[in-house]
Amino acid sequence: MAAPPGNRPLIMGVLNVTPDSFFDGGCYLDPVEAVARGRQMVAEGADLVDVGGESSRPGAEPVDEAEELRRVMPVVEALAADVRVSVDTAKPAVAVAAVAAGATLVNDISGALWPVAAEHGVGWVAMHMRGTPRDMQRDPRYENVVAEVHGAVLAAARKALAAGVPEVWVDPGIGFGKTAAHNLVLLAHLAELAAAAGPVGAGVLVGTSRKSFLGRLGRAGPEGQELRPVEDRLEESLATVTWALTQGAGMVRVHDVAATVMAAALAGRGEPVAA
Ligand code: HH2
Repeated sequence: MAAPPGNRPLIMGVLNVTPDSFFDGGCYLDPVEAVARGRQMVAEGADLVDVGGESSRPGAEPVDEAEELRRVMPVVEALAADVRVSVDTAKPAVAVAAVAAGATLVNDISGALWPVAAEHGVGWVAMHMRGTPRDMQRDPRYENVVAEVHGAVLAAARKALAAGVPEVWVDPGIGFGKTAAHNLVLLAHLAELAAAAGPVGAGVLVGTSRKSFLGRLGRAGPEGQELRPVEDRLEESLATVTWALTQGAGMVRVHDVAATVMAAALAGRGEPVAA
């Protein structure tokens, strides 16, 4: 697995080239602006940039393959020349095209694209999702969410590694078919996932950044609303990312790279802070 100096965890910067992603949707429709944002995240300390052309927020409508390729390819091609790029897709053809253009990690919310990663010799993320983005938040239920999610992603990782995938990350899929309580219990048990993933040969990736369960924690929203807006979830994002880093996550997926770099450093899990 590619490791930065000192073996600190990796920071994956989120770059959505979609009109409808829940935080940065519509901000990077122009490939020139998207590439500039990708380079900016790397300058801020991101180790890789995760380019996505289809929103997976709850209720999102699927995007067809041609449109997803149109959105992501110019950005992957330009960034991959000098930055590590992952492609956030559930479509085999998009993954193959992005890898041909230089992406070296397939970040696959569907859990099905490990054969693509094996064939092309690139990394793969085994993320847990219950259902599809369109229906995943309709009353998700588990007997034992920790055992079921850990069991599923570890089994997927073993399968991918046995097929020759050179780099595998397991991800509990925070917010993907989970209530706020499910997300919190999965975060509470992250160290167990890290302890189990190590011997399998996989790292742990966690993505909590600005997700809606964070808008229900702690503080009330404006005018007493139950859910605080996405712009108002930075502190909770940093708290959960810092927690994940101290519990053994080897990579965190974030929108706020500069703030995360600082939080990681202060938690002793990043580059040292200058005195
Ligand atoms: N979360 C999102 C998308 N991709 N990939 C992994 N491995 N883990 C995650 O937690 C994860 C992910 C959702 O966030 P975002 O990309 O910001 O939003 P949208 O799906 O609306 O584009």
